[in-house]
Amino acid sequence: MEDHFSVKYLRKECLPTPFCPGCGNGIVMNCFFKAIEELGYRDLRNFVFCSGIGCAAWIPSPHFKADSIHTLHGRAIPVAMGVKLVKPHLKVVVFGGDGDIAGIGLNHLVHAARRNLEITVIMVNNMVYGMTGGQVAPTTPEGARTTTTPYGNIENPLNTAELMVSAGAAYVARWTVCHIFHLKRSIKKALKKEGFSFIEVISQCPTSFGRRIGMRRAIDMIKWFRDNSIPIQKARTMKKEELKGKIIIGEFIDKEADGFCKKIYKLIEKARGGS
Ligand SMILES: Cc1ncc(C[n+]2csc(CCOP(=O)(O)OP(=O)(O)O)c2C)c(N)n1
Ligand code: SF4
Ligand SMILES: [Mg+2]
Repeated sequence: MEDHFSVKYLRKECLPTPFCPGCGNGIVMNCFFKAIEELGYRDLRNFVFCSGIGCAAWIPSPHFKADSIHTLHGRAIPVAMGVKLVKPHLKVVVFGGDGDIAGIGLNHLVHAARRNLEITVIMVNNMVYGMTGGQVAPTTPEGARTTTTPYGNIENPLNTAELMVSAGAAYVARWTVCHIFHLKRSIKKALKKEGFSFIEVISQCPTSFGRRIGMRRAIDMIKWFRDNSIPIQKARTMKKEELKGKIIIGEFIDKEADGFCKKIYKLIEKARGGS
């Protein structure tokens, strides 16, 4: 452990993490560290991490040896926006769960994408409210049993990645915890992107979800992700019915556009009488 590359980014006094054995959050954390190491960051002093409430929100805080803010449930993005506006030279990264980011905090996500705010949001989608015991979330697959849908979920799950594209995000990708190299590459791209970047990671919660859908072991859920993932290029050639129950993975958009902070600082210049 002492020699592991991630140690330099972690507060040893906060370890071990609170995650259950087999939880996907550790994989996401590790991919993030690998990405920043490959980008050449030897520490996290150029970063600020914001998170809300939920298991995924614990990924950065308090474990990362960095400035981090653990905010209210769903409110990490407005806090991140405040940080970015005041300190535009810092990299601001939000970690959160699907309930936090695409449920209670969805409005903030949409508006951050619409503004092309220069932050990165990493949403760990375990398809339920994991921390509180596995209640249905806006991302729960149709038909899935959860503690609050004992007869199966009757709602359509939200396609958050597609929503981000239509809202105006500069970079959007979705991977699962099986796709660690792709995920790492996307995190690197997202951190280098000028505008709003969003990465959705489909992840396992064996404790609050897996055991209710007959996948008690983390490995069963990981195999489910592996066997049902369809690259976006292939998905575009398939019929809607063929894609039912599948996980579309890949990069949904990668474009250049001026970010919100850049525009606002230009506006301030203009208002002060500059050109
Ligand atoms: C305002 C408010 N409402 C509800 C809660 C209870 N609560 C805590 S975590 C959570 C769900 C978290 O789910 P998700 O964001 O998907 O994270 P996960 O635990 O699955 O990683 C809820 C509803 C809360 N803390 N604050
Ligand atoms: S309850 Fe689920 S999401 Fe939360 S730490 Fe345990 S396995 Fe991970
Ligand atoms: Mg969740």
